[in-house]
Amino acid sequence: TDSGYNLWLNYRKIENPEVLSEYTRHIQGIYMESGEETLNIVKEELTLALKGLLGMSPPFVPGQPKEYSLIVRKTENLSREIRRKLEKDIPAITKDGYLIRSSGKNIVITAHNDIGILYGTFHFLRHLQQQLSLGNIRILEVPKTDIRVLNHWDNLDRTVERGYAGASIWKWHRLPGYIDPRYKDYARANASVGINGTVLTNVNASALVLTPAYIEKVAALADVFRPYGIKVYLTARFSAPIEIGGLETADPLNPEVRQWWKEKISEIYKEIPDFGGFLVKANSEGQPGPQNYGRSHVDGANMMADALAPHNGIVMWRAFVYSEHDTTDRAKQAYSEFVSLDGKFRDNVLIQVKNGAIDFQPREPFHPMFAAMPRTPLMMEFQITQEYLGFSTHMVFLPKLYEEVLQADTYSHGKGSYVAKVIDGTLDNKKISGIAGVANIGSDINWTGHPFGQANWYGFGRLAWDPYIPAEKIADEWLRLTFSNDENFVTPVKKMLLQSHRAVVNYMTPLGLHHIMDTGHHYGPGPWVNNLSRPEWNPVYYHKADENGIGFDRTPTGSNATSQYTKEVARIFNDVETCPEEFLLWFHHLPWDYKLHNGRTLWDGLGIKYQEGVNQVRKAKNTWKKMEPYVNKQQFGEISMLLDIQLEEAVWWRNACMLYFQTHSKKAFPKEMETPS
Ligand code: GCW
Repeated sequence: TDSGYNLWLNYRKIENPEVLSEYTRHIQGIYMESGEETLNIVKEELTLALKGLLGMSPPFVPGQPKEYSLIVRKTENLSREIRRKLEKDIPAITKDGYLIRSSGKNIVITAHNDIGILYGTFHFLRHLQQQLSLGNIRILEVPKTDIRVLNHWDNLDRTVERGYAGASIWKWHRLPGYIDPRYKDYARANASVGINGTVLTNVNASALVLTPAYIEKVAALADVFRPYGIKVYLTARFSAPIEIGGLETADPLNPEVRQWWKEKISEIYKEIPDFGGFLVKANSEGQPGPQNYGRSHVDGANMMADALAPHNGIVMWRAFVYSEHDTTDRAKQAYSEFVSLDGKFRDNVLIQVKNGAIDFQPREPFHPMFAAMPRTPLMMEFQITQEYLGFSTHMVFLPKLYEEVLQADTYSHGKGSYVAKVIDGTLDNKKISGIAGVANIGSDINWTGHPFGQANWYGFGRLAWDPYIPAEKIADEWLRLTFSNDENFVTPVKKMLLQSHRAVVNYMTPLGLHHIMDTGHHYGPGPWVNNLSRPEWNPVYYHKADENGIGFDRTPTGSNATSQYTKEVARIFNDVETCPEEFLLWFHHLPWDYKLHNGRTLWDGLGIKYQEGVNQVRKAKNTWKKMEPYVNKQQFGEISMLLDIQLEEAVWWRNACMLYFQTHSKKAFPKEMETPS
């Protein structure tokens, strides 16, 4: 049985005889250019996949066959005749893009470079796994963003901050001598969806990783990843010059400090010539940063950028900052600190912004910074690991959340100024673009703990490559690749996945509630918590429930956080009539008997939403019950058990929150809601 280790690359045998015969007819020969590393990997992957899918040893041939063959070659190595036939498409293959196209009776996979060939091959295999037709195929793909990275919050002792799938897959103590085979499979999986970078270490960083012993280990990993087109990045602890450099300060304007970083960075590049650069969390949640020395984010980021620039390295500087000093509304701080710095960062600095202004909540309105820094490349930071979303126990298909954010309209250049256009850099003509996902990967056999967590890794990669792919398509692809092409499986399970995000929002934080999880671990409800030293850590700070009502007023009568959005967006959020109901209590404090659009009171509406969440999980359980014939025993059992827990905990969430809020509202539960027992 498949334990899930092989992810969406499990290359199950195609059983459908018609599809099988179409494919074997088309692939009678493979004319592939030879090369090193990356092209060997292409060959390896084709061999593995065609053996699995078609049960054949791939017929590699030494010369160009006349027909019914696969031609896998760089554009410069195609025959003149084929080049002429593809003449219109070839110039459109830019960056690491590729073309898969029928040419006469052959199919050509081509690109300008080896990585493009690898990406094209993975796409072609995905096509076969979905049993799509090979007749007159024409697929032209170019990545829409430049930097497509996973952020591992992995510590050097192999614990993973907010990791729920086992220990870190980086076995630091055995590196560089021991290369775990898993490193290669990790790289394959990432390359198969176009991820081209990985930040190995936690943003709450240890300076140790910048010492020679660790640089050597990092170099060994970089060697494994390189042929897959994956660059390695590290987190840089701002105070490293003190901790490992023996200096007395880490002031970014101090010449000795600047020199220290310059030398450190050269040292890294000596070992890793294609090192990607740094990801930095500074002056946030107690991490050191330039503000410790009265300097700004610009001073800090540019210092590192200057040292990295000669090596073509970049700095990803995080905007996730909030402090105990301004506690009226934590949501406002990043914007207040960063927006005035627009245009002052070096060209190789990207500011990495979480999707929302608080912190990876089940649902958040998009971050207002996305509309406010036209002269600075802004990277999206999504969280793939489910810190506030039921860890690796609850099923939540996150591409739905990502899609909602990417498709949100910032109005920065009028209607249609989608967040996706900020992220891919097209809106303001950014020179560099990127998207990051906080990984959900660990050393569990199936990588992600929850078998469906794999869909979130997969989906993140697909959206990083192309932020416009509909979540529905991602769900469809992933299910077919991972489990089955049977419509009796794909249709209902896809529906289940696509509603899973709405379900979790309903049973955790409906109508715009947020940050009411229990303290520290963020698992399970804790809306009553009110005893933490910093006010903005307490759930009561966010829901502000009392006998009169509930919600956080962020309009001009309250914190006025809405003023950080463009006028058009602020107008929508400010007006309780036009504010989307899913963000109602995010932006408004309303009386318990406030009338919702459906005519019900806010109190009743809240209870109905919590109940709806529970019902949706129940429905998911029923759907899954019928899926036994389509997946293996182990997968069926695992997911059944997890859904049982999820249902129990959805009920827990509903009961805990509604019973607590009832101590304020003093109202009876709506009749639609099951009474907590
Ligand atoms: O969501 C919060 C987490 C912290 C995390 C921080 C961040 C890495 O609770 O664990 O620290 O965000 O994003 O920096």
